[in-house]
This record gives sequence, C-alpha cells and structure tokens, in this order.
Amino acid sequence: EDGYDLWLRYQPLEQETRHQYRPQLRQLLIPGREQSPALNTIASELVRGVGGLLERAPAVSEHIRGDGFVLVATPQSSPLVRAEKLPLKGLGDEGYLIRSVKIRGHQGTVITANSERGLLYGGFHFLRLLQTRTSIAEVDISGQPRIGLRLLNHWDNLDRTVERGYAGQSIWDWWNLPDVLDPRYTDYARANAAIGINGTVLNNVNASADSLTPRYLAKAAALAEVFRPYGIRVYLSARFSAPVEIGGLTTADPKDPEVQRWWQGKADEIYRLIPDFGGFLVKANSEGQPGPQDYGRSHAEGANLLARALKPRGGVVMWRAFVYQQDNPEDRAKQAYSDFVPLDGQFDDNVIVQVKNGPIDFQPREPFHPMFGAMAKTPLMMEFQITKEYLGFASHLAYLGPMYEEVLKADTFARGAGSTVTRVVDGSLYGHRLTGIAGVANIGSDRDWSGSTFNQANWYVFGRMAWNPDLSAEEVARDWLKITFSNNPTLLDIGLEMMLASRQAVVDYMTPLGLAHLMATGHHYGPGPWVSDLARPEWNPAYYHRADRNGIGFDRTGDGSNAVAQYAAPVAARFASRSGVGDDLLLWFHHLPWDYPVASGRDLWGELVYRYDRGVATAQNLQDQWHSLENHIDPERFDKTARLLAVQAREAKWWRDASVAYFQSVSGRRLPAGSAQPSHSLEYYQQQQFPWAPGH
Ligand code: BDP
Repeated sequence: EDGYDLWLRYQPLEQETRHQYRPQLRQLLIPGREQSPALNTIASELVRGVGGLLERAPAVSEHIRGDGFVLVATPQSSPLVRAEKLPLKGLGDEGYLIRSVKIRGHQGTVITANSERGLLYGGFHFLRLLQTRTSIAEVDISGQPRIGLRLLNHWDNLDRTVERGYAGQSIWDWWNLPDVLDPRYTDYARANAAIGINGTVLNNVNASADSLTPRYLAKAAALAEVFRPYGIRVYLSARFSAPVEIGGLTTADPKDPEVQRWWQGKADEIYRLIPDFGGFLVKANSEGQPGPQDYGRSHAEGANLLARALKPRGGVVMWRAFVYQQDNPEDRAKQAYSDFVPLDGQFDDNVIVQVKNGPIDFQPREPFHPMFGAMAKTPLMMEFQITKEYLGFASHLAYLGPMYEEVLKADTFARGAGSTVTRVVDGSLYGHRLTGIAGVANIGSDRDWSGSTFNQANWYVFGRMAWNPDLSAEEVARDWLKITFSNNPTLLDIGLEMMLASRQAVVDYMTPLGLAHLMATGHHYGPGPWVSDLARPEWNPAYYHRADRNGIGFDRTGDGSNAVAQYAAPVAARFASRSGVGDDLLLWFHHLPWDYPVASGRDLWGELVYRYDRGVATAQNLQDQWHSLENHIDPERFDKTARLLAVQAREAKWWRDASVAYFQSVSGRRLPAGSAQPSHSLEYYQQQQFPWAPGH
C-alpha cells in the first residue's frame, strides 16, 4: 500500500459485501467495444474494478444470459437500451444514468448516456457505488456536470521542476516524450476521469515559449493521445511574447497584423497535431510576465488576439486575472478588480477569465474574490489551488474541501440574495454557457502522486466539487476515506474529524483572524511576520498585518483602502462592520486596537494568542487521533502519515511561537494567563534560515 492507486484502489471489499454484490455483477455487456477505444477503456476499467473489489471479474459477454448483468451502452449502440426509452434528454454530453432494469425477464443494471464520455463517467460512478458500499439493488441515479471545463493546471516546467510542487518532479518526462509513454500517463488519465476532470493544462503559467515549438507540441500531442479515450483534453499555457521569442517577429502587439497571423498559424499547427486541443491559459502582465499592456493594449485586446486564432476550431482562452502591479500604491487586494471590471463586455465569446478564489493569493483563508459577480457580461472561472503553497506544502495535513465549500457557497449578492460564487462559476447567474473551474495540481513523480495520502484527498475533492459544486466537503471526505482506507466506522469517524478540523487548524497556527501572507522570505513555508525589507511593499508580511503598538489588521473599510466597496452593497456593509464581518475575517478588513473586544469575550490580543494555541492543540490532536487508528490502517501508509503529522505538530508550534513572540514584541502585551511562552526568543526565530525549503 504505497498510495499509488489513489481512488482506483480496487482491493477486495469486506467478505459480506462481496457476497451481496456478486450475484448482481455476473456479466458485463459493452456493445461496440472492439471498435471504440473509449468503450474499450470503460470495459477494462470495469473488469479490473469489479474483479478487484469482488475478487471475481464479471464475464464480458454479448448477450444477457440471466440475472446480474451490467449493460453499458448508449441508445445508439444497443437496441436493448433503446427499447427502455430512458430519460436521457436533459443529460447533455457528459451526463449518465444508472438504473436497475428488467430486460427479457432478467434483472440487471443499465449504465447509459448520450455519448461515450457519459458512459465513461457513469462507469466510474458505478465503481464508486461499490467502493462506498452503496446498494445497487434498486439504483436510479443520474449525474451531469454543472461546470463545463473541469481542469487541472500543472505548474510544470520543461526541465521537470514544478513551481510550488512538493511531490517530486513533474510527471511529464518532457525529454523522452513523445517516444516514451510512461504508464503513469494512463493512470493519471484514469484517476482524473474517475472524478470527472476533463482537461489539463500541461505547463506552468510562467510559461516558456518553447512549449509552443514543434518539438514540444509533438510531445503534448502524444499525451493528448493517451488522454483522449478518458475524455481529457490537453491545453497549454501560452507565453504572450512567443511571436518574438520563437516566431522571429519584432513585436507581440495584438494590433499588429503579423502577430495576428502568427497566432493563427500557430493555432493551425497545434490543431493539425491535436485535433481536440482545448486552448490556451495565459498569465499576462503579472509578476514580470509579458502581456498586452507592454504595448499599451488591454487584457481584453490581448485575450481576443489568441481567442480569434483558436475560434475556428472551438478552442478557448483562459485569461488569468491574477495581476498586481509594481509601484501601484493601490491595495493589492483591489488591483485585479480595478484592472478587469472596466473591461466587462470587451472579451470575445471564447474567452473566460480565470480568477483565484481570493483577492490576494491562495492564503489559508481569504474572502471570496470581489470579481465574482461583478462582471455580468464575462464568463469567470474559478482557480483553486490544490497544491498547498501557503498551507504547509505537502507536509501538513490540510483537507481543502471546507475551503472550497466556503468559497463556492459564499453569497456575492450581485443579483440579490442567493447569487453564490457557485452560480457565477456554473454560469447560471448571468446565463453564460462557457463555464470552468481549475485546480493548480499537487501532482508529482512521488510514488503516491501528491506527497502524502491525505494530499490525495485534495485532488479528489477538487474533482468531485468541480463536477458538482453543491457537494459538501464532509460527504466527499467520507467517500474518500472509504475508498482510500476502509469502511470501518471508527476509522470513518475519526478520519472525518481529522480532515474537517485540519484546514482551520492551519489557519489558526499560521494566519488566524483574517491575517494573511505572513511567511518568511524566499519560501512560503515558515513564519516571518517581521519581514519588512523586501523591494515591493506588497511582498512584505508587515504590509499585510500592519501591527504596531496600538493595534493590528488591514483597514479595508471606507476609512482605509475601501476594498469593501468592490463587493455588492450588502456584502460590503457586512465586511465593513466590525461586528458583522465575523472573527474569521476580522483583520482582513479592519485595523483594530489590541484591546478590541471580539465575539468570544476576549480582547483582540487574547483572541489572537488563543487561536494560535488552538491551532497547535489541533495539530497535536491530529497526531493522537491518527495513532488511535493504527490497527485499522496498513503499516506503510500509517507510518508515513504518522511521521508527517509529527512534522506538522512541530511546525505548528514553530509558527505559533515565532508569531506570538513577534506580535508580543510589537504590542508590548503580556501573554494571557494559561498560554505557553514561546520556546525561544524572537531573535532566534528571526535568525532561522531555510534556503532549501521544498519548492521555493
Ligand atoms: C503565486 C505563486 C507563484 C505563481 C503565482 C501565479 O507564488 O509561484 O506563479 O502565484 O499564480 O501564488 O501566477
């Protein structure tokens, strides 16, 4: 049990469960599988999955021979399914239906859909029913994704390093592609298809133009071929200055006809190699990347340049809104909105603007990004981070389901109550058909893919929520625990408690009460709230917490940066109110005196220290909880997780001690009674150097 199998772990179910299922799974019928790679893929997954879970593979046959058949077919590929007249109309291109049926007097199950892709998702859902020990005796399930583009974003470089990747090297062996096709590529596609992911951006948003050269396009095409039967399209991050760097032009100005021709030619070349190429992801005029503003053009003009080149073949441009400018005195949290919202209505219809969940940058907790809801005429897609750049990398356990849920369920009030972020992202709020959600992948060459077993849950929950953003973090965690470990009730109870407590614990020991961006220089791992000497103001933790003798927090009300005004009126009013905003985001929006009374009855200083302590206590508790499960888990995964939890408990204390020591030196306050003294002096923490923190 090294974790390689992810949620495709088809270890035998408990004996009793196996015996219940077996009579229902005697025969598998998949008409047309010889002619179709996609159907063949489904057939082999079902044989493998059922065979493993029940320790008996179903017979693959052409005709129904008795009770216990599973028929996987579209109405077109099977007259038997056609005759059932099942309600497939509203299920679109990727939806499916799983239903118990009686055909010619025999009892069985039909998995059907309008397309082979639908059958694929139906097949994986069916396997999930078995993995989660759900009865299939009278099933009637239909499923359909709410969001169109469900993508992973790999921040993988051509030299196999991964930006903010903490699980080894890139899984793409660029050098040996296209000749060598690592079986991992197929397993990657299986794992993604199983959770409904239908696209992948192969390379880093800080892109090298080389990705668009013929040599590298051939490599991308080889991957696209592996992924195709699994319904996964390939996308590329495009460097805006590519026409200059690899095209020999003197400009990349969107208004230049030669530049336009260059992109059209490039798009044609890509589509010759990858007929179902998905499109481009672009980071432009952000953190030193080239972009249209270099030529005095807007983000919309830049996006439309690429969009027009892709349009004839149905490709899309995902244009990122993660921008903040050097020397711009405006609150960093406001800059993306200021740049993009005035452009609403100027983007072509195959452009979608990709917005991070919060206005700064993947912090342990941020309010939802004010752009959600603010651009009625432009489709916006969500960008979540799965890799935990600011939440303890791969080392700490932080289940991100609650964070995704918190953001998706947040109400923007853009069109009155109920205008949730989900409704922006699924297109229903403003009637957009182009919809998407992206997760920055936490995948690498480590045997367990994500650096730890629990990190796999973040990839898993991202996919499940991308398919259905109404799922709760809790139900997905429960499924994941069952699939990953077992159905044991103790394991499920304690595992669930651990997962659901973990993200808030990280918030508490790193950035409690709405603080953000407090990490040390050179990496995003350890504490450095004292840092105030970096070239750009908004790179410094001191810029974010603004702590001094009198108080702490970033005033984003009308008296301060007025970032609250970027939200719809009811949200703005809530965020602007000290008592209304809630303690979890208090210091994100308010600068308050240390003796400000918070909801708990403590003063602000007391609450800050209390939350740091609480985070440390939860991290220690995670260790104890895990140890109580030793008998329920295989030694290999148990041991690795136990060791990582020890790292987390130690580092939670480091975060807490360093931060409390620093804020105490600033506030001049005494530690509240009952809270522990930091183990070392502030100077000690300030002198720590971590030049080799992973992925810095
Ligand atoms: C920040 C990362 C940086 C990324 C950037 C981005 O620190 O490595 O390039 O986001 O999203 O979080 O473009």
